[in-house]
Order: sequence, then C-alpha cells, then structure tokens
Amino acid sequence: MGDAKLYVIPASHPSRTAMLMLERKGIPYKRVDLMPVISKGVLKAQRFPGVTVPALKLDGRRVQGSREIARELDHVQPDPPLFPPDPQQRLKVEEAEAWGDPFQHKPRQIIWWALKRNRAPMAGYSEGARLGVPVGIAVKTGGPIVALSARFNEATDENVRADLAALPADLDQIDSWIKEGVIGGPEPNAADYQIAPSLRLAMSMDDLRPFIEGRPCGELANRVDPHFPGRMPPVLPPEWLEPLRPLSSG
Ligand SMILES: N[C@@H](CCC(=O)N[C@@H](CS)C(=O)NCC(=O)O)C(=O)O
Repeated sequence: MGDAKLYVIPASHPSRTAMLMLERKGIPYKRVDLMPVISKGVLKAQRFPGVTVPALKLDGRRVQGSREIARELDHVQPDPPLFPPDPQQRLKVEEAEAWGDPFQHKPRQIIWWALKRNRAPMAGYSEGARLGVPVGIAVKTGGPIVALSARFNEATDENVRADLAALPADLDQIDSWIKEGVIGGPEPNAADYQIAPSLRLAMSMDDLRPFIEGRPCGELANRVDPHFPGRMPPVLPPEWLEPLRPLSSG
C-alpha cells in the first residue's frame, strides 16, 4: 500500500467511520484536520468531486464518502473484510450501512443546534486535532462557522425536535439488527463502522447518553468507537426529550 491521506473534520462521525476502517485494515494514513465550512474550499482545491468529509487520497486516487471508502478499502486490501462473503448476509449489511448514512444527519443536526447555544465544548470535540490554529482560538473565533454549519445542516428547532422524536424507533432498529446478527458481531463490518460513530456523537451529549448507553446499540457504539472525543453538557429543552422517556405520558 502506498500513500493514504484522509481529510476529516474533528469529531465528524463519518470521518471516524473512515478512520476506524483504515485502522481495521492496518493501512497507515496521514490525517488532515479541517475546520467545518473551510473544509469545502480545501476539498475543492484538492479536486475532490464533492465537498464533504471523509475524503481519501489513496495512491493518487480520490475516494469520497464513508460508504465509497469502505468499498475501496475492501478492493485494495480484502483482509480483514468489511463485508461478509455470503451474498445474502452482504445484502443485509449493505442495507444497514445504507440506512446508517442518512441516520448520520440526525446527530449532526442536534450537535450543531447545541454548539450554536454553547460553543465551549468545541475544544473537547477538537481534541488531538491539528487545525493550523490553537484550538482555543478556533473556538473563540468559531461563531460564524458554527452559525453557518447550523444553517447548512438545517439545525432548526423543528428538525431537532423531529430527530429526537424519531430516535427511539431508530435505536430499536439498530438493536434489532444486533439481535439478528447483522451488526455487533465479533468482527466489525462496514455497517458497524457506519452506525457506531453516529451513536457515539449522540452519546457525547449529556442529554442523550442516558437513553442510549444501557442498550445493546450503546454497548456496540462504545466497543466499535471507544475514543470518540467531546462532551456536550445538557442544553436541550427537557420537554424535547419527552419522546425518549419510556414512561412518557405524552
Ligand atoms: N454521508 C456522507 C457525507 C458526510 C458529511 O456530510 N460530512 C460532513 C461532516 S459530518 C461534512 O463534510 N460537512 C461539511 C461541513 O461541515 O462544512 C458520508 O458518509 O461520507
């Protein structure tokens, strides 16, 4: 394997999907940390077709998107595999992985909504990142980036409330895949790597962690992505969390 360079945003969950898969394959890579928003210009300048991370340069080829990266990694280095060899099982893993891609957007919207109200936790989410400026300065001057990211990602009250209301059914879906053995096996597959970082981003929020960590999906997330950075103190209006409470009267 020659040269691998991965463009990421710190604490971006699909970026972690790509990092975990590269690590699983034992492929050494150089990580390039980008600030959100600014990332788009850098990726364009690097001639990637799209403007999102993760984006990978592998032996001169450009591969963008966590699912595309999973396939490319299995292609260039089949062992250990990210997809099961049995076609029926592979279909199920691909189905769970495909579901996990749009699922990313829910914790993304919730975290940008939260960071707009409290920017201080950005330092924790940027832990270990090399952003070209000290993390403290990036956080202090990050207001416009957070505002723009919240806008681009449509992190509105209405959308965040809908994301939270949908979360119990989403967690049930993930738990049922674990029960079925599609994900959560001893050898993580592409769907484990797709879904676990989204759960970890949600679990980085004090508001949401208690509703996830005791469940099979929470255990899976901690096992597959044990070092997700950052922690967001409570910030969501308690009534928005009502749909998550098992004994909710509403
Ligand atoms: N679903 C795609 C897209 C990933 C995506 O939307 N990444 C976000 C970060 S989590 C991004 O690059 N946003 C641009 C920005 O924040 O400026 C994937 O899995 O690769």
